[in-house]
Amino acid sequence: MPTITPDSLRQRREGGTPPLTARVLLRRLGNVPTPPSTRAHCPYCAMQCGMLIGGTPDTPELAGDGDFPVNRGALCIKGWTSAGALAHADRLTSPLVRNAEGALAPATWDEALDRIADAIRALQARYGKDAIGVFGSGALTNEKAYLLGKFARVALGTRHIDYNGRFCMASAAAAANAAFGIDRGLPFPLADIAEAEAILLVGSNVAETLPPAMQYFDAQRRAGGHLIVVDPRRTPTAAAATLHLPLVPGTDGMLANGLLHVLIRDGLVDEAYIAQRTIGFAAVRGAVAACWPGRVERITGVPEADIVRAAHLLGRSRSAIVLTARGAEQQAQGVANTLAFINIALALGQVGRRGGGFGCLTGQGNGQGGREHGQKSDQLPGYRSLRDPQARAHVAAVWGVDPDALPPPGISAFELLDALGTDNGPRGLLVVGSNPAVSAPAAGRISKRLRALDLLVVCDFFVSETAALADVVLPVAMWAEEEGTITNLEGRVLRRRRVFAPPAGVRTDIEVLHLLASRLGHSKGFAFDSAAAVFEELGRASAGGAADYRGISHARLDAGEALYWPCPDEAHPGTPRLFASDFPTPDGCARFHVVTPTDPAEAPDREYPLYLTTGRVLAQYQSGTQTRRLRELVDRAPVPRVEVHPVTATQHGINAGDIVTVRTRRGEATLQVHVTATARVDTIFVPFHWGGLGSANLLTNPALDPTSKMPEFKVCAARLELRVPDMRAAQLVRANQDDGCGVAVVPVLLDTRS
Ligand SMILES: Nc1nc2c(c(=O)[nH]1)N[C@H]1C(S)=C(S)[C@@H](COP(=O)(O)OP(=O)(O)OC[C@H]3O[C@@H](n4cnc5c(=O)[nH]c(N)nc54)[C@H](O)[C@@H]3O)O[C@H]1N2
Ligand SMILES: Nc1nc2c(c(=O)[nH]1)N[C@H]1C(S)=C(S)[C@@H](COP(=O)(O)OP(=O)(O)OC[C@H]3O[C@@H](n4cnc5c(=O)[nH]c(N)nc54)[C@H](O)[C@@H]3O)O[C@H]1N2
Ligand code: SF4
Ligand SMILES: [Mo]
Repeated sequence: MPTITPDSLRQRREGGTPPLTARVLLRRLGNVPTPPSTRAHCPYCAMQCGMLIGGTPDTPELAGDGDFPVNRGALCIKGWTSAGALAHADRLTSPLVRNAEGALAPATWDEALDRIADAIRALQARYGKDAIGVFGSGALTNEKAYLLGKFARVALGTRHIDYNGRFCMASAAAAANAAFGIDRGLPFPLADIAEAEAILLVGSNVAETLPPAMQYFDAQRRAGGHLIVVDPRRTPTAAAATLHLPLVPGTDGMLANGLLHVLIRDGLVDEAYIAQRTIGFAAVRGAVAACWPGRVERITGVPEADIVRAAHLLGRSRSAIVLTARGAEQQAQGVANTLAFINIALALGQVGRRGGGFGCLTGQGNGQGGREHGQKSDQLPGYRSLRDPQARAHVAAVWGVDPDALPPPGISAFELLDALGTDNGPRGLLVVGSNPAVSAPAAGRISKRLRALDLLVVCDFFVSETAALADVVLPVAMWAEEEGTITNLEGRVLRRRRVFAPPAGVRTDIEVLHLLASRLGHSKGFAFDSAAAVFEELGRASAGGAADYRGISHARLDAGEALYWPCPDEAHPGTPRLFASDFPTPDGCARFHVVTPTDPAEAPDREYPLYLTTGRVLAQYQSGTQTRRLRELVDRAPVPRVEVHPVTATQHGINAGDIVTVRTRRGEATLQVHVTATARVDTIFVPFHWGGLGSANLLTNPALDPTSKMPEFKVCAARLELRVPDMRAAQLVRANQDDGCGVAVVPVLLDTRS
C-alpha cells in the first residue's frame, strides 16, 4: 500500500515529502506500506540513525530501522525528510566552471578537471607545493576522509589540510586525549545513559540536536534518575531536566570548579579511585578551594543553592555520567572547560564504570571517524601524529612513498581560511564537504579570503554559498548513492550503502580524487575499484594507531557485526566500552588538570551590552545547504532569527516578528525576532543555518582556543537595533512568505551587497 499520493509526489519532485502528520496517521492506522528494505543511515548527524529505504530517488520510501539499536526506529524530522534532497530540482548534475564573463557555467568533466589540474600545476610551480590547500569534513565517510588526507599529502604534497571538525570536536578531542590518552567521543554505547543514576549534561541541546537519543535520557529519568542541564537557555532539553543551571555564557569552567569544590567539601569524591586510577588530583583540590559556591554564583549567575544541589545529586548517586557538547567546547577556553568537567567525572570515580563515565557528544555524521584518519593538519591515519617519525614511516610504507616526502604539519581550519590568498597562505583551495562561507566564524572576513583565491574548487551536491564563490564546482554523489563507512558518536563503525544510482553526470568524491590525482601524476595510489578496497588500505594505515581499524571490514559489517574501534585484528570483537581497567596513557592512569577560568575573549560592555550565543534549531542542519531546500523543514524554520527574552524585547521596544539588526564588532546580521522566555535576559541566541544577510557568523568572534584552535562560536558581545534598511526587511519578508521549498529562498539568502 503506497504512502505516496499524487500530491505528495509533486511535492517530492519539488524537494518536499508527504506531511509528517499524514505518515504518522497511516502508521497509527496500521496502514504502513511494505517496509522499504535496504538498511541505510541518515546522512546528517552523529546519531547516524538506522533507516530502511526503498522506492526510487523521485519517490523514495523511508522508515526508521527498528532493529538498529542506537535509534531503535526513531528518526527526527530531518531524517524523515532526508531523501527529499536526492532528486531535488537544484541538484547539480554537471560540473560548473567560471567563464570569461565571470559566471558559473556547465562544462564537461574533462574541461573542469583539466582546468583544476592546470591551475594546481601552475600555482605549485610558481609558489611551491603549499600553494594549494584542502578543506575536508566530518560529513565524509571514513574512506573519503582517509583518501582526502592521502590526496593532500601525496598527490598535492601540501601541508595545508584541515577540516570543519576543527569547528566542532577539536576541544573535546584535545581534552579527552590529555585526560584519558584517547579521543573517542562516547567511550561507551549510548544506551548506557539510561543506566546512570545522575547525568550532568553541559552545553548540549539533545532534544533538538540528537532527538532520538532523548529516549535514553527519558528512560533514565523514568527509572528515578536525575538529569542536570547546564545551558544559558531553557531549551527543550533543559525543560526535561530535574535541574537546569542557566549559566552566563562562557562561565562553564568556573561552574565546574564550583561543583568540584562542593563535592570535595562535602566528602563526596572517591578517594580510592583517585589514588588508584588518576594522577594530579592534589593540585586540582588546591585550585578549586577558592571556588566556593557564593563566589561561583556571582560569576556564573547560577544560584548557590542550585550549585550545591547539583553537586549533591551527582555525588550521592551510585552511577553518574558527565557529558559535554558544543556549548562548553566552542569557546576560546573550550579545552579547559571540558577538562574541568572531566575532573568532576574522575573525582566521582565514575570513568570506566558501567552506567558512569564521561563523554563528549559528537555532532557531524562522521564527526568521529572524520577526526581519526588524517584530515587534521597534524594528523596521519589511525589518529597518529604527523610529527612522529615512526608514524610517518608506517603510513609512508602503506602509501608506497618516502617518509621524508610527507609534508610537515599545517595550520588549523580558521588560520588556514584566514590565510587564503595572502603571502602566507594557499592560493588555491579544494573544499570537500563544508560550506565555510556560512559556517566559519567572522564569515564576512572569510568570504573575502575565499574571493581572494586564484583557484577555489568545491565538491558538493548543490551550489552552496561557498560553491557560489568557486572557480570550479564538481557535482558529487549523495549518501544514498555511494558505498562506505561512518563511525557514529559511540565509536561504532556503520555501513553506508548505495541504494540508488547517482543521477547521470555525477561522480563520487572517491572517483573525483582519483581523476584529479591521475592528472597530477599519481594515479596508482588512488585507483581503487571499491570503497571496500579504500577501507582495507585505511585499516592497514591505522594499524597500531590509537584509532585502530585493522580488524574491521565491509564484509564483517555487512554480516551484521557491531564493531566499535579499536579493533586490531579480524578475530577481535571490537571495543564497546573503554577504560574498565586502565587508560591508554603511559602509566595507565587518567590525568586531572588544573583549570583557571578566564573571561571570554569578548565580554559585553556599554557599546555591545548583550551576550550573543549561537547554535542550532531542530529543523535545520548546519549551513543548511540541504535542509533549506526541503519544504517541511523550511516550513518549520523558514528564516534567520534571533531569540530574545521578553524583558529585553520590551527594553528595546521590539516585538515578535520584527526585523532587526544584530551588530557586533565583526559585522551585522538582519534577523527576525522571536520573543521567548527561554533566553536569559542578558543573552540573545542566533542559529547559524543561514547565509547571506541573516548569517550568524557575520557576528561571531574568531578568538581561538590556544590548544584546539576552536573558535569562540558560543560567546561574544552584541547589540540589538530595531531599524534596518527597508530593502533588507523586504528581502527577509519575501523569504518568509515564500511557500516553496527553498529553491526561491536560496537567492534571497545570498548576500547581494558584494
Ligand atoms: N537540528 C540539528 N541537529 C544537529 C546539527 C544541526 O545543525 N541541526 N548539527 C550536528 C552537529 S555538527 C553538532 S556539533 C551537534 C551540536 O549539538 P549541540 O551542542 O547540542 O548544539 P548547539 O545548539 O550548538 O549548542 C548546544 C547548547 O549550548 C548552549 N550554550 C550556548 N552558550 C553556552 C555556554 O557558554 N555554556 C554552555 N554550557 N552552553 C552554552 C546553547 O544555548 C545550546 O542550547 O548537533 C548535531 N545535530
Ligand atoms: N555560529 C556558529 N557557527 C558554527 C557552529 C555553531 O554552533 N555556531 N557550529 C560549527 C560546527 S559544530 C560545524 S560541524 C560546522 C558545520 O558547518 P559546515 O562545515 O559548513 O558543514 P555543513 O553545513 O554540513 O556543510 C557541508 C557541505 O558539504 C556538502 N556535503 C555534505 N556531505 C558531503 C559529501 O559527502 N561530499 C561532498 N563533497 N560534499 C558534502 C553539503 O551539501 C554542504 O554544502 O559549523 C560550525 N559553525
Ligand atoms: S537524529 Fe540525526 S541521524 Fe537521526 S534522523 Fe535526526 S538528523 Fe538523522
Ligand atoms: Mo559540529
